[in-house]
Parts: sequence; C-alpha cells; structure tokens
Amino acid sequence: MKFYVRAVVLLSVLIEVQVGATSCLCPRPWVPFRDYCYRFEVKKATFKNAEKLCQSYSGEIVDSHLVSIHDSEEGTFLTMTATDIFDTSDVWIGLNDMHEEGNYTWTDGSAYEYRHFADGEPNAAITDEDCIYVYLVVGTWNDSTCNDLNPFVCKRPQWQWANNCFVD
Ligand SMILES: [Ca+2]
Ligand SMILES: [Ca+2]
Repeated sequence: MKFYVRAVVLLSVLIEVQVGATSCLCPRPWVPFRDYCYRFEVKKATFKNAEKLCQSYSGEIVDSHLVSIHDSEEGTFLTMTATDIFDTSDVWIGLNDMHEEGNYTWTDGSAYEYRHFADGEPNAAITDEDCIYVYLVVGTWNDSTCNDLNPFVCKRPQWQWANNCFVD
C-alpha cells in the first residue's frame, strides 16, 4: 500500500513536471508544430535580411533559420497559419539556389527531399530567381528574385525559455 501511494505521488509529480515543461517550449509569438517552433514575421524583408533576422532569434548556437518544409503536413500547417496572420500571399521560406543554379538548399542545412513547386516552377523566369516563396492561396512554391520584399517564417527546434511560459 505504501509503495502504491508513493508510486501514485511520484507519477503525479512526473505528469505535472511534463505538462509544465510543455507549455514553455514555444514562447509567444512562436507557434508549436511537432518538434519545432515557428515565428510568423509580418514585416517584409529581402530573403537575406529575413534569414538574418531569423538567425538573430537563435540561442547560444545558431539554431533559428528561415523555415524548411519536409512534408505536406508541415506545408499545410505553415500555409494555414500564415493565411490567418499575413494579408499578403507570398511568404519566404528557406529554400534557395543562390550558390549553384538548380542546386537547392535549405538555409537551416536540412535535407532537400520534399518539394512542392507549382506547375512550371522553378522556372528562373528572371535570370536571378534564386529564392523560394510559398504562394499562400494554393500553398505551392515559386522561385523569385531574392531582393523581393516578403513576409517570412522562421523555424527553430523547441527550446525551454522558463521565464516566458504560458498556459495553452
Ligand atoms: Ca535559380
Ligand atoms: Ca519562378
């Protein structure tokens, strides 16, 4: 009996700790999805400045970048959340081929496997179309000029920021 009571107490403490921790993982205005936090920046910027601003939200190591998208669920989450927040339709994501034409990489260094370009894209319509935005109305991607001014989304692995916990 004693053991049972102890076990129940221990279990409830564990549950409490876990619930408390979860609510600290993506401090506002970051939005949680799976193991990452996403920050939707209404302010418009060039691709390079957007990436720079995303990196400035990092912790001790640079772990915050323009968003990378790795499957349709993540793409849908991004598109639906962004549609609620942004009043424009083109939103920078971290994909680009600035370093070598046709060789696409994510600014966060993750693997480029999933792709969701619109039909006929990427078309490099203008010689230097090296940066990718998502077109919110349909959720597909397009390569465009990196100096365009667009709102953007940052992505960072979940982290604990104990002083800024909130209740879901
Ligand atoms: Ca290109
Ligand atoms: Ca294009």
